[in-house]
Amino acid sequence: MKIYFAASIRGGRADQEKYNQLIHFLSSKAKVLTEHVGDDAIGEKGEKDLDEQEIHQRDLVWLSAADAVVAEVTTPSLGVGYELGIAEKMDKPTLCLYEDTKEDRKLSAMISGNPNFSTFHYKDLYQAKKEIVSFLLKIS
Ligand code: 6K6
Repeated sequence: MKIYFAASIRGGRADQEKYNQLIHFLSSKAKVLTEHVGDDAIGEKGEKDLDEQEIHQRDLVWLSAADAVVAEVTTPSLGVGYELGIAEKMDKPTLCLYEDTKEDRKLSAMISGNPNFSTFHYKDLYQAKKEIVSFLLKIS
């Protein structure tokens, strides 16, 4: 199974280590097409070896090839929102993971109110990983 993992890059990299851990966990269960999203070498500027058009083109090819999408949506990101909209149009099973520990933040209703996405609020990585296992079981 191929998974497109989406998470903030230019929206902010404060949760990069968490992305890394989720990608590592997902990789033990499926092929993650977008492992670079967790890379600590990618800052808010993004990758340096591809230009912006190449990144956009490549990511859409991967999104199209994916069997499912897992998105970490706690840090708001235009790119992730864009990818989720396309994933919906492509009928990709989609899990949105939102960390519910910061009271000053609220998830966009365009994600939490979308019946085509499974949205899961988690308090720690253990809960997020458990939900990933349920999601993968449900779609396999
Ligand atoms: C281009 C040139 C310099 O930096 C860049 C941007 N680099 C990116 N590299 C890889 N994936 C990207 C890049 N920018 C956005 N994405 C995709 O959008 C990823 O798949 C993420 O899920 C999402 C992040 O969007 P932003 O808006 O937070 O950057």
